[in-house]
Amino acid sequence: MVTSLCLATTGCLILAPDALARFITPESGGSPNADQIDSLYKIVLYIAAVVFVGVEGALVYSIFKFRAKRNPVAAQIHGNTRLEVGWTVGAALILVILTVVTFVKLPSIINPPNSTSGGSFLSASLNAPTPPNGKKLTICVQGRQYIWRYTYGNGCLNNAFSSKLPYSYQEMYVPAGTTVVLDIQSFDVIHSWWIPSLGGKVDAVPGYTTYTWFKAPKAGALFHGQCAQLCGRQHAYMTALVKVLTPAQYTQWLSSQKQMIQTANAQVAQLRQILTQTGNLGST
Ligand SMILES: [Cu+2]
Repeated sequence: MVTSLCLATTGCLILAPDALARFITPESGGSPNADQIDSLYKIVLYIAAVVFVGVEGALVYSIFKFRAKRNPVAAQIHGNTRLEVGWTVGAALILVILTVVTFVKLPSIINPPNSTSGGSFLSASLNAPTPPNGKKLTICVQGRQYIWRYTYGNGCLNNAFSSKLPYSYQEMYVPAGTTVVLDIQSFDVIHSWWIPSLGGKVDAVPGYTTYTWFKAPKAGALFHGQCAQLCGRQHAYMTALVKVLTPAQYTQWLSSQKQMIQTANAQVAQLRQILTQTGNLGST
């Protein structure tokens, strides 16, 4: 029963190449760094596959060719210099190729490119990743048990609540074609920011600020993620969504979000005043 279920699942995966590709390789298509991580992963995977097939093939061939039935007396072979030098040099060469390819690809994974459209956002930081022209959109990501909070714009770092910047929970809104740099912090325990299609996983560590970036090419896209560090009982519910808008839609969303927050704050202030006046709220 279990075997047939396994076979059926494997069969379905083989028949759906896209699902299989996603099953064994990283997600990509959402940001250049995610694409570079995916292509580097595939290069290593293909080289490993060739080595695997070669080694396993030689093993199966030898087991069959030199089986005990046909060769009752084992041949005593003491080394083969050419073969030994060959596989030592071959293995070293593979490692050198993997090292070179990794170091060639690394800058495009770490360093953010310039925005292609819309964004004229400028912010200065000594250690945050910055595109060559310095223009980026900064969003501060704060992890807390068990939700992500996003504060939009310069000055959000260490200042997310006092600077009256627009913010949102769980759903992040970003403009397409713009280099978005995330300043990541945590209020309580270690969380981990990870939207697989938008690049690598970055921990949110209390007392530290960590960084990552992405640049989503198309408006209308929606990317799903999940806190990738077991952070407590409700960890599984700590999901994240990134919605990509056109730069114009983004500006509009930002101002309407700002407006909504201001209105809600004014209402709360009014309510507090009424409750205090009627003696229903303590002076604390
Ligand atoms: Cu978490």
